[in-house]
Amino acid sequence: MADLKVAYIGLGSNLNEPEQQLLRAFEELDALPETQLLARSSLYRNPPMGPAEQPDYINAVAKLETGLKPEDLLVAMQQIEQAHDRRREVHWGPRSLDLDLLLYDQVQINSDTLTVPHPGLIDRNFVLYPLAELDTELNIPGVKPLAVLLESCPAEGLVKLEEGNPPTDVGC
Ligand code: A4P
Ligand code: MG
Repeated sequence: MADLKVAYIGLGSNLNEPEQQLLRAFEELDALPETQLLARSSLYRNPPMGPAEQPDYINAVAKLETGLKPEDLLVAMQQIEQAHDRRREVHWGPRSLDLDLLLYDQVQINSDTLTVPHPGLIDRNFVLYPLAELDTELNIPGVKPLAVLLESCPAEGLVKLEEGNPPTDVGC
């Protein structure tokens, strides 16, 4: 049986109907081989980080259970980005879909192609608040517990648009 790990993916879009881009991407992540979407956060609208002359972003986080290794998961994520007509033109510029591998189990990776935990997550409210919606107890390996990071990260500018799915992996 495949060795299944829990991974968290950050989703962002500010072009071509961003909310639809994210809702489709949740389904596409769930359809990856050896992979199941366990839960997803709400969608959040927030102002752009980086060049200001671009539309607001919609951001969210997906929680996956996957048998894919981190590098294979990254390749699969990039294929999904391509299918959403992702173009790489301006650094931190507008994008139809950006998928970042935030966390993979409690593993730390520093290779040419992959840094996990994703280095941006520590002070981005559009990542930390959706993550906390899914798992308040989460530890960010090599960094700090999520709850500690949230204490110094104001939610300013984040607008929750709609409710995510309740996690399917906790009894309630
Ligand atoms: N890469 C290394 N580690 C990872 C990882 N953990 N997950 C490499 C994903 N990719 C990783 O990514 C460049 C390379 O990073 C990949 O080839 C992969 O091997 P990219 O998606 O082509 O480039 P990018 O996303 O434009 O650059 P970067 O620096 O990753 O930007 P971020 O951090 O993704 O930020 N404002 C708001 N409000 N919301 C946003 O979501 N996003 C960005 C982009 C800017 N402003 C934003 C938002
Ligand atoms: Mg990225």
